[in-house]
Parts: sequence; structure tokens; C-alpha cells
Amino acid sequence: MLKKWSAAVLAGALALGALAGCGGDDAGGGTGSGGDDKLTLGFSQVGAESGWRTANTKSIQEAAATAGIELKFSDAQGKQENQIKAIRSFIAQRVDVIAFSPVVESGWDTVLKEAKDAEIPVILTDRAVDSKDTTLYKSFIGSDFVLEGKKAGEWLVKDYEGKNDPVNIVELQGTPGAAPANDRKAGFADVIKADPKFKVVASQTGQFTRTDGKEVMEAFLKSQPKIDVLYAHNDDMGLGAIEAIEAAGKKPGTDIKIITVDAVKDGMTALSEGKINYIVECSPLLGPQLMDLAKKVKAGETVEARVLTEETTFTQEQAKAVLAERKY
Ligand code: GZL
Repeated sequence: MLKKWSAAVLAGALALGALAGCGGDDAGGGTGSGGDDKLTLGFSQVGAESGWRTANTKSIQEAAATAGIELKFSDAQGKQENQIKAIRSFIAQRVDVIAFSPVVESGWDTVLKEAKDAEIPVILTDRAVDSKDTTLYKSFIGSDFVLEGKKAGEWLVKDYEGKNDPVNIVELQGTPGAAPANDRKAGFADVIKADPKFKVVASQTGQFTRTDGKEVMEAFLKSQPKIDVLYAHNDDMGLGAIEAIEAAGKKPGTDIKIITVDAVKDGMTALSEGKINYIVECSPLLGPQLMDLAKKVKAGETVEARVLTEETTFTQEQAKAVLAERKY
């Protein structure tokens, strides 16, 4: 009888796991901690929208292997409902710890409450949620996106010091509702508001992708009589915009100055070639710190509620000096 019963339970869990299936998934299969006392971590990733995301996924997968942690990885293809499904599947499988990078800030309280009721600790990585109840997660490891936006604005203010002509800025925003999009926009606006010569004449989402960045920049070039600066919330949209700028017969980095965020290899290459003027770094290499946090949380240790990632900024000269050693 026992044999039949456990087969039914396993089938049920597998079925639940399959429900969470959404491209590049292993949120299904298996139940609970892997084998012996190996820590099982369920991770729901945003998707594969940018070079940054690819590097972030690699960092998490490699760090789990190095740490001897069984990783159940789910790719949400940019959809919040897929992340919620994956988190519910992780709960059903009784993983030890759940971590995820929330594609948008809002709409997480219900599923995070389910994880809390199931006594499965949650760690936020990369992006924050706007839940008022901070007991719903143990820690948030990621960048300060407002500061990143401020750094971008501060470079622009310095670059135009002493000049009084109007500076027309177009902005390529990240995914609507995503913390990095909201905060990079806010931080940048907060700095440039000090000088009325700076004017954001157009601002639209490019979804953090090259394709959309190129398309939106093409529209900006058609609709705006004069563009002096592009501020793109990530390198990928900036790289797509460069294609549009060159196709319009203009010189990126000269006719239109470009500021981006991330500092992935392709962005740093364009910076070193003078097609981008300044990049604010946003490190995707969160894997090792996430695994340390997961082990501490599993062991019931108190962890820091907020873990800030180390990051810097790059000029064209600095990019030339470090390009060869960049890891991603
Ligand atoms: C930032 C991360 C953003 C990157 C983009 O931490 O969430 O998402 O800046 C990525 O490149 O798509």
C-alpha cells in the first residue's frame, strides 16, 4: 500500500512541477531537498532579455554548482504569471529556499505569503518588490538603481558644465514597472532637474532589449527635430539605438552623446570605440553571494536584509584599459 501511495504523491508533485513549465524550466520533477541533506534552491529568473541577464543566469548556475547546491531553475520569459507559477511549484516541491528576480515591483504579496505559510524562506535578487511586509523575504541582494540613475545624471551635468544652450535628451526606459526602470528614471531626473537647460523631450520603454531599443530610437529620430543625448537604462537598448543612429547617418557618441547602464562586454566595447560616452556599471555577478545567503538562511542564521552589490562607472578611456579583463 505504502508503495502505491508514495507513487501517487510523486506523480502529483511532478504534475505540479509540469504546470510551472515555461521555457528553459526545471521547476518540475523531484520533490523536496535533493537526495541527502543537499540544499535545494528554487530560482525563478526574469527571462533572457539582455546580455546582463545572460551573465546573471550564468553566475547563479555556476555558483550553485560550486556551492554543491541543487538548483531548480525556471525562466519566466518576462512574464510575472510564470514566476508566480514557478514559485508555487517550488513550494509544492518543498525546496529549502526560494530566490527570484521579480520582473516587476508589484503583485507579489499573495505568493510570498504562501511561501511564508509553507515556512520556505525567500531571497530577492537583482530587483526589489514593493511589498509593505518585509517579513515576506529574508534578504534583497542587488544594486541601488536610483544611485545608478544619479551617476548617469551627474556625468551629464559635468559634461555640459559652463554651456547654456538647451540640451535635448531622449530616454529609453527599461521594462514598465520594473524596479531598475522606475529607479534609474527617477535618479537621473532628480539630478538634471537642477539645470533647466536639460530637457527630456521623449521617454519610452525599449523593454531592456536591443530590438526594441533600435525601433524606439528610429521613432525618436523621426519625431524629434534635435537630439543631443540618449540616456538608455541598459547597454542593450543603447546598442540597438546605435544601429538606428548610424542608419540615420549620424555619429553615435559625437552627434548624439549616449549614456547607458550595465557595462556588459558589448557595451564596454562600444564605449571603448567612442560610440557610447559613459556607462554606469550594474553587476550581474550575484551568484556567489546568493548561495552564501541561501546556506545561512537554511541554517537559520540571521542575514542582512539588504546586500548592496559593488559597482563603479566607466569613461571611454577607462573602458579601453579594462576591456580585455571583463568577465561578462
Ligand atoms: C538590473 C537588471 C536589468 C539590467 C538589464 O539589475 O534587472 O535587467 O540593467 C536587465 O540589462 O535586462
